[in-house]
Amino acid sequence: MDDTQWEIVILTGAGISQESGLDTFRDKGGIWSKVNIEDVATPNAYQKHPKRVQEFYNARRRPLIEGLIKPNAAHNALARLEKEWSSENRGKVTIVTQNIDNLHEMAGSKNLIHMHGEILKARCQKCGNILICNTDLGFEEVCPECTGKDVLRPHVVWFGEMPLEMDHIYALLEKCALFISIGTSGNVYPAAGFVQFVGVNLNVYKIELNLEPSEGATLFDEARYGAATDPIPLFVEELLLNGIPSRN
Ligand code: BJW
Repeated sequence: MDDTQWEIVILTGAGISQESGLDTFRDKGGIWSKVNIEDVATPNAYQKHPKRVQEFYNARRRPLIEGLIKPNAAHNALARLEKEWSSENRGKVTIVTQNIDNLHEMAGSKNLIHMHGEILKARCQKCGNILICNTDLGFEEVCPECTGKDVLRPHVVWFGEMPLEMDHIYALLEKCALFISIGTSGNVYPAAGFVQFVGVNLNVYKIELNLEPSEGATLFDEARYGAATDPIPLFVEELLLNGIPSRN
């Protein structure tokens, strides 16, 4: 990166996909108000009740496979930002998403890290092979790599498991000039700690775009509140026009 390039890291959470029709986790009526985390989102849950866990993810995978869920104006605006920022040679835009849906890629985002995995993939517990999964996952499937049976689990990160690509993410956070946090409540670590991590560098501008103040709201330089399809396209427009805001 030379002095004229400015890297942007965007952290997204469930809030960005809410207007596409996907439930968030901790809002009223959200996923964790309907099922217990301990029953579906821990390695222990999968060990004890594999069928229940597979069914929880099968039910969330189906609407994506059936094409019922589409990216919204917020996903589209971020894809536009990545494209235009790099074509104008201003630097690189990377989205680090906690979401396991595929809406960022459907919108056209290319530099994308799924730190909590992808629901449209399965992972072999025996050999680590990761494969596309666009059907219900049960216990009959065989891993095409190691031919193991009963070994395919959803490629998602449960509580107590290490999120994916953490070294890559921290390397990006270390050199970014702008950190944008979108649609996340700031309850789940390590993602919730990213704003503090980038804040060590006093030149990084940190903005939160969310429906309401997150747990870490006071750590940002600026916050704009509203449903994602409102402030995000507007902020992208401003960014492309005026560049990254200064902290001074
Ligand atoms: C809108 C909107 C609109 C609404 N527009 N905005 C103490 C005890 C035990 C563990 C820990 C502990 N302290 C820390 C931990 C670690 C733990 C953790 O953070 N626990 C906390 C709960 C305390 N973290 C982990 O375990 C992580 N792993 C880890 O730390 O590994 C370290 C390790 C070290 C050594 C060995 C091994 C490991 C893993 C976390 C995995 C999280 N997994 C889930 C499920 C993934 C699969 C799935 O989807 O089912 O990820 S949980 C769930 O929460 C999901 C999400 O990605 C994640 C974050 O949720 P998000 O996106 O913030 O959603 P919400 O609902 O919380 O917020 C939505 C926001 O949007 C709200 O603010 C709304 O206002 C807003 N909104 N509509 C804009 N239209």
